[in-house]
Parts: sequence; C-alpha cells; structure tokens
Amino acid sequence: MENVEIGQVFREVADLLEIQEANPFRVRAYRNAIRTIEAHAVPMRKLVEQGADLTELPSIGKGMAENIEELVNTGGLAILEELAEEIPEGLIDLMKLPGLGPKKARKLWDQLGVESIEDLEEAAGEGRVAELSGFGKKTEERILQGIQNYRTNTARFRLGEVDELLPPLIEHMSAVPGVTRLEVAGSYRRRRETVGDIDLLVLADDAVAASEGLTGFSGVERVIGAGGTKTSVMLRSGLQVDLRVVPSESWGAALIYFTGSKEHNIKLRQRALDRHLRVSEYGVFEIPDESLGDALGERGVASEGELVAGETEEDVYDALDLPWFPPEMRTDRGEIAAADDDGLPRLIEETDLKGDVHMHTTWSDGRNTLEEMVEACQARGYEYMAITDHSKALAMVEGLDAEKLAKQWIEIDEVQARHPGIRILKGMEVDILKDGTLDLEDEMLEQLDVVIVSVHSFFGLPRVEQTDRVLKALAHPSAKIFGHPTGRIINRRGPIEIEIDEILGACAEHGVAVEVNSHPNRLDLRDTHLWRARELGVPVLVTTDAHRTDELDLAHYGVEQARRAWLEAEHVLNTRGVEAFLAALGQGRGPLGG
Ligand code: DGT
Ligand code: CA
Ligand code: CA
Ligand code: ZN
Repeated sequence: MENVEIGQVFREVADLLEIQEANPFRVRAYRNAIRTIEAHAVPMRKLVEQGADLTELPSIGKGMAENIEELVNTGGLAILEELAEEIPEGLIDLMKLPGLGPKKARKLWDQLGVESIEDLEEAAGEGRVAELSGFGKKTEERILQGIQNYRTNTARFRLGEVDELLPPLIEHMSAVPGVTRLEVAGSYRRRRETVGDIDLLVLADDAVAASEGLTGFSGVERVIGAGGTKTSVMLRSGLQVDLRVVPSESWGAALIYFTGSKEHNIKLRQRALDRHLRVSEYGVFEIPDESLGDALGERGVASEGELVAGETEEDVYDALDLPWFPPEMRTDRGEIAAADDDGLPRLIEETDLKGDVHMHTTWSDGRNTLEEMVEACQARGYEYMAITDHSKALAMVEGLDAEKLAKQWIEIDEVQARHPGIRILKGMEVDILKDGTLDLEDEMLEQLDVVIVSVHSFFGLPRVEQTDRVLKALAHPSAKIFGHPTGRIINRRGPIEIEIDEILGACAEHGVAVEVNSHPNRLDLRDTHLWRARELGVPVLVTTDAHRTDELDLAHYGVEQARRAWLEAEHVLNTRGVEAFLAALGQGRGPLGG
C-alpha cells in the first residue's frame, strides 16, 4: 500500500462523509491528512513497519494514525466499509464532475435516485436534472459535457503516481525465478504526462512462471486475463498491468512495438513495406515475393520470411534505415521525416541543467529553510539557484511584502557567504493580480535577479479578460519568467482560459521565458505548448517549484516534457552558466533588445 493509495482511500472516505453531511471538521481532518501523506517522501508502510509515531507528522492525529496503520496492516478500512454500506459508491464519481459537490450529489441521489454516472447521464438526457431546484438547463448541459470529459480523462494516472506505484511491482517481478530482463514500455516509457495502463515486458525462461509471478503480486485486486504470453491484472490502485513474455530474439522489436505510440508504429510498418519488409512485435522479416500481395493486405501475412532484425531496438530501426529514437519522440509528430532530413535533435538531458530558479523556503510556504535549500541545490551539483518565495497577495502562505523581502536578502547574503560554491540569485514568484499588475513595488522588482510572474487567483476569468490580464503582466519590464502558465493541476483542475498563441507571441516579443514546471501534477507548460514556444523562439526554463529539498529531484519530469517537445539544451536557459543565464534572461526587451 503506497502513499497514493492511502490518499485515494482517505479521499473516498472524505467524499462519502461530505455526502453524508458529517461534521465538517471530520472531513477536513481527512483532507489535511491526505495532503501530508501524499507529500511525504517516505512511504507510510515503512513508517508503520518501523513502529514510528505517525502523530508526529503534520495534520495526523491519533485517529488518523490508527487509520493509516489499519490500512497498511489489513489493506482495508472499516470506516470506509461502513460508509459504503450507507451510501452508493457511485456517488463519489459524481463529485469528480465539474460543478458537482457533495450537496448536489446528495440532492441528485435523494430526489432522482441517481447512484452513478450512468444514472446521472440518463436523468440529464431526459431533462430531469434541469427541473431540480438549483440546477437548471445550463447546469444540465454542463453535466453532460462533464461526463464526456470524465470518460476520456480521469481513468488515466499521472506519471508521478505511476512512479510511486511501480517500484514494488518491479521489485516483485524482478525476483520471479527465470525473469532475466524487464522493461516498462507504453506511454510510461514515452513519459506521457498521464498513463492509461502499464505495459510490462519480460524476458523469461518460463512464461507460465512469469504470468503466475504477476498474478501472485500482493497489489493485485483481480486477474483480467491470463494465457500464453499475455497476462493482465488490475491492481488495487485501479492501475491495469499488461504483462507480455517476449523471446530474446524479438526483444527489441517487442520493445518498439509496445512502446508505441501506435501512430509511430504505423509509420514504421509503412516504411518497412516500402522496403519489402514486414515489421511486427516479433521482428523485421523479409517478405517473400509471392506473398507480397498478402502482406500489403489487411492483416499482413504470418511470420514466414527470414528474420532480419529483432534482438535490439537499434537493430530494428537500422533495418528500416532509421536511427534509434528516444521514446519521448515516438509520437508521429514528424520524427521519421526529421531523421531522414537533418537527423534527430540532440534532446536536452537532466545533466544539462546548471541551476534551478524556482523554489520556495520557510519564508513563505516551503518546508525547508533557505539554507537547507541551498545545501540541497549544491548537493545536486548546481552552479546557481534562485530563491523565489511568494509575494504578499498569497496571504494564506504568508507571502512576502517589500519589507520582508528586504530582510530575506540579508539572509541570502549571509548564506551566500557561508556557501561560496553556489551562486544564490535573489528572486520572487510574484502574483499577477486580477488587473494584470504585479504584486510588488517596481523599485523592488528592479533589484531582483529572477522575477517569475504567476497566476494564483481568479482562475475562472473569461478568456478575453484572462488573456489581457496576463498580457499586461508580461509587458511589465521586470517580468522575466511566466510561471506555470496555464495553472492546471493534472486530473484535478483545468487550465485557465488564455489565448496561448497570443501569450507565447508576447513572451517572444518581451523576451519573457516560459516555465516548464516539473512537478508531475503540473507539467506546465505541457508538451504541445512547449513545441509552439520553440517554434516562436520563446526561451524556456525547466524548474521544479520545489517546496521541499526532495522536490528538487522532480527536475527530470520537466526535462522529459521538454524532450517531448524536441527541446535541446540551447532552448533552455538554465542549461547555461550563471552569467550567460542572467544575460539571456529578459533579453529582447525594450528598444535595445534583439
Ligand atoms: P496508454 O496506455 O493509453 O497510456 O497508452 P499506450 O501508448 O501505452 O497504449 P496501450 O497500452 O494501449 O498499448 C501499448 C502500445 O502497444 C502502444 O503504445 C502501441 C502498441 N499498440 C497497441 N495497439 C496497437 C495497434 O492497434 N496498432 C499498433 N501498431 N500498435 C499498437
Ligand atoms: Ca499503456
Ligand atoms: Ca496496454
Ligand atoms: Zn506558483
């Protein structure tokens, strides 16, 4: 039971309690606990194993600690079972639809007998939802639209969640006797921001043993199918795992096939046919002349014809006159044509990063002190870093006003003197206020090395107003970086409505860099927008927005998104040394800019 799963169970309890109209303090206790658990670097199961006192964690009281222990030790929670007997579980899904909170879910249940998304779809389709007080025709339409979106999106897991769920499975499968090689393929390997299911490939002496190895994993809830070389299971977390046992002479071909994307595979298949070859998950085969007609037909021919390549990915691509493609590029966005023309770009790597310039400390809502963050950045080998705490508009997190910021500079100077091995830049993540002005006085802004401007409020403004608001902020001469530009939280909160092309155009004009916020819940900007940024010549920064020292390690997620947009080190400003970085930041602004 990993922290994400504990979070899932607690969220369910909190949702059900809310529908039940339980004491709001009780609900909040769960929600606060979820935040602590999901943010905690060490798995709760480890803490429980070690007999640690969980109540020492923030927001974890005695009752919550007992819940965690119960979950870890038994895999279930009695309170959840009790609630599930009183309230249909399907109501929880209802609350994942936009605009549907516990009160509305309760009303739909009480008055229309709605117990699931399917019930709701039917009721809304018949116009019965619009007739309820507090709903109306517009809400009904929004619900129907929301159901559609829900079906296409929410069944997917965020990459960061998968990275938490996978290690115990990998560890288990690696220990299965006879398994000599193991690789996770699919969208996970392409580092897509969300993952539908896990495609696990193994090389094994004994396919049956490998299959039984998977079905015997402690995290398995049910077996979906098992037979031959393919086994599928559903984990308790809701994540599906498809296992395939692959022969060694086909390993590379299978890895390519199951890494996908499907569109990339289709392009490879066409290319093979142009060369009288046939490519499948078993390898690249010569097509005997007489069967050419069949091979071009619907399903291709069976595997007669000589095996040309298959053992490694390099061999397979080489047989098609192609270089090896980094998985992030295998999306059919022109990678094959690029290989034929100028060759592939040399994608940015994590080791190219020379500094991280978006992070928080205990001065605002960070967990670690300024000096701890500095030491952690130094431990990562960075040449420079920027401290960018929140500005005062974020009162909840005690954002800094001018006076406090000036005090922070004194501390930065002191810490800098103690740590000459890393350059500490003075920065701030300044709120873009509702009217597009910045939440800090100009004379302070001018003294900062790094000014990130971000939206943290009024997420719901209409498109024109939101775009104008951001454009105004970007035009401020001190604005240097646009932080988490769309504000989305993957699977939780949609992006703000902005005209992204216009915004990126303004960034290019004013020399404002856009951030790839590396937090796997954000990944903002996303790959397609970064692609556009590259086309428009907008500089990019890969930053972590770390609120704790260990979050500095999330940088690789940002790098992976950047790679999906074909970014090279030269496109990303914080791959440069500190002087070149500072010179490039804000370049292109004003009459002298280029
Ligand atoms: P996901 O799981 O929705 O996040 O996305 P993928 O890309 O992991 O897709 P999945 O799990 O359905 O299939 C894994 C890979 O298998 C996929 O990336 C490419 C390959 N594949 C699946 N179906 C087809 C197909 O119909 N044609 C071809 N050429 N390849 C396929
Ligand atoms: Ca998959
Ligand atoms: Ca799959
Ligand atoms: Zn922020």
